[in-house]
Amino acid sequence: MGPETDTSRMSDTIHVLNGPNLNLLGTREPEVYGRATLADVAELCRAEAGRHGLQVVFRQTNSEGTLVDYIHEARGARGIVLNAGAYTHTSIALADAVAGVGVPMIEVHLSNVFAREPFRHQSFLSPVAKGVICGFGPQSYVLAIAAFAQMAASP
Ligand code: CA2
Repeated sequence: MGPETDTSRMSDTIHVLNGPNLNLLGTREPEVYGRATLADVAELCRAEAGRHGLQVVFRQTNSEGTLVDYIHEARGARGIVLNAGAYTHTSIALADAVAGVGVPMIEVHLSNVFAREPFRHQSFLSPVAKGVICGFGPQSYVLAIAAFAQMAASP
C-alpha cells in the first residue's frame, strides 16, 4: 500500500460549515430552500458520515470573521463542506482562509445558484474548492460527504 492509499493516519472528521442566514432554513422561502431545517441537514450529514465511519462537526454562524475562525479550526480534518451563503459571492477572506489551512474543501449550495440571479453565479470560493455541488437541497451536503469518503478510498 503506497502513501496515497494509506488512510490509516487520516483524520475521520469532516467539518460542515454554514454561513449567514442558514439558521433560518425551513422557516422562510420554502420554494427556494425547501422545508428542512438546519438541524435536519445536520442529522442527514451525521447519518451519511456514520455510514462511512466518519464524524461530523456541524457549525453555523452569521459572522464572516467567525466563519474564518471555523475554517482555521478545521485544520487537520479530512475535509470541509462549506456553504458560505451570500459570503460565497463576496468574500476574499474566506477564500484565503481555505487556501491557508490546506484542508480540501467542497463548496455546497442548497439551490442551483446558476439558475438564479447573475450575482450568484460568481463565487470567490470555487477556485479554492476541490469541487462544487449545488441544486440538490440538503442532498448537496450528503453528496459532498460521500465524495470525501470516496476520495479517501480511491483518491
Ligand atoms: O443555495 C444556497 O445554499 C445559498 O448558499 C444560500 C444563500 C444564498 O445567498 C446563496 O446565493 C446560495 C442564502 C442563505 C439564506 O438561507 C435562507 C433560508 C431560509 C430563509 C431565508 C434565508
